[in-house]
Amino acid sequence: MNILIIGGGGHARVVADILLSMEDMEPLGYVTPDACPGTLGPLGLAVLGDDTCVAGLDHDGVVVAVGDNRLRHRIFARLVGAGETLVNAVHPSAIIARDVEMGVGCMVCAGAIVNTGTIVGDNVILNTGCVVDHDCTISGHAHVAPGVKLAGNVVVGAGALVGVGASVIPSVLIGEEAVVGAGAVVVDDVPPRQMVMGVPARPKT
Ligand code: JB3
Repeated sequence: MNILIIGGGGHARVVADILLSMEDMEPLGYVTPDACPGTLGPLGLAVLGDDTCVAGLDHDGVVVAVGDNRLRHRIFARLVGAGETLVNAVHPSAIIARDVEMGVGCMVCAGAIVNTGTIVGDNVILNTGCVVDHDCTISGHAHVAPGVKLAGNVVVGAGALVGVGASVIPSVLIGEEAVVGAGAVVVDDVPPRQMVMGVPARPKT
């Protein structure tokens, strides 16, 4: 499939590398307002132009390669509304149990492990080397950052961010758009839109 990468920053580069590693995906280039169309971007892929160029380009699907959850959600919704096909970018080194249910527009980076019974919503980032153990739910537009470890039955709410290297004990509920700081150890539920940090994780004051 010929795929447009929406975004042109660090995360887009990671997604470009994933797509180049997949047998059935052919990245066509970056859709970004930040670089000059017609030039070559990272990994030798073309800079195609801003979002207005999407409709005019011959392609089979798109992936929104933007790290910020709210922005990624907005762009995703717009592209779905425009009838675009959102594809999943899954690095070949990721290990995903056979019964995992995954939405569309997701990015599963190198070395991520997703265990049995887990449900992953749309437009989710499971970043490099994260572990999502059995029976977790990762709701739409959430981001599980590099090196995060989620034990069994953890729920990550829509648009939540679990920061780099955080660990979460079994059956914890992380609320919608909550933020877990880097390296935190989460032992209690996190309310929606709350930011928690530290070991054990506590609300940021
Ligand atoms: O921590 C890790 C491993 N990765 C981070 C990632 C998850 O999030 C990374 O370190 C960055 O902090 C962040 O990566 P991202 O989203 O690539 O951020 P940045 O390098 O700032 O690039 C943002 C990109 O979004 C830029 O290329 C913008 O052009 C693009 N962008 C913003 N709004 C947009 C729009 N692109 C399109 N096509 N349309 C928009 O509306």
